[in-house]
Amino acid sequence: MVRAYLTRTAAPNAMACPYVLDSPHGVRPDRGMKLHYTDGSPYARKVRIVLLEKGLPFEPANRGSVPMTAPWPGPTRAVPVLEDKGQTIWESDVIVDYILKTYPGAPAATDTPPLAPWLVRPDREWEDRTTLATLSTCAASMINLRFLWVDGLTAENSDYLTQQRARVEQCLDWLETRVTDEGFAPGWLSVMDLAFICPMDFALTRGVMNWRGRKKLDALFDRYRTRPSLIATQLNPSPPISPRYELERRPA
Ligand SMILES: N[C@@H](CCC(=O)N[C@@H](CS)C(=O)NCC(=O)O)C(=O)O
Repeated sequence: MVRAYLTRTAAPNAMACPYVLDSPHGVRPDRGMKLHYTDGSPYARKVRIVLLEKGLPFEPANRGSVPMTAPWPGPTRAVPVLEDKGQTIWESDVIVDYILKTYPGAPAATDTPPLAPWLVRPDREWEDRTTLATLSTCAASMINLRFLWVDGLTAENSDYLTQQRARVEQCLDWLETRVTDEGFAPGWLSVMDLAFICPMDFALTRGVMNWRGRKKLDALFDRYRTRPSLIATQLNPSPPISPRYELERRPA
């Protein structure tokens, strides 16, 4: 067993992720729907892509960076959070489900394949919900790797993060068996496709891990590189991380 000791060394890194919400789809701030997000959040990006694809106007409430100091719009202290019609909704998949059910009109985007009109395929509900849940768990572990890196913890010096990285790899191996040559739901750009692309793009752009090397997942990732809604929400690489703590690993 190994114990880790942390010594705080420097001021917090701002994890700012600059990105402008105005898009080629003509989405403009509106008093109706309001979305709390950060530029870098892959969960929020999934929601932003759905809103862009649907052509739904919204007021952007960009929280700038993580950690965030302004009061939180929800108890989970996380983005995205959507305010609409007097309701406040959090958790990206719940938000997307809400959007698709509340605004069932055809997508404004004319790209092919079209955005799927459902969160999960009605005839494959439990299969797709399991895929979505696996994508969410995979993304959470990858995000842990990124956020704790800022504190000086990595898979190389933390047993817990070694497990987190192993979980990401194992989820990706399983997803490779589940995905088809046309994504997770052939004929559609599905929320499952977005729940894979957004965090995995974050992992590459922010230097968390190089997950590439699985044929079908690689193809899915590459297929949507030129999709306008993805280009409009593209991530910027963040400045190099200078960890806030020095970590000394001691044998038990
Ligand atoms: N399961 C949540 C995850 C949301 C989440 O973890 N968001 C991150 C940004 S990527 C966040 O707001 N983190 C704030 C913090 O950790 O302080 C969802 O799908 O919306």
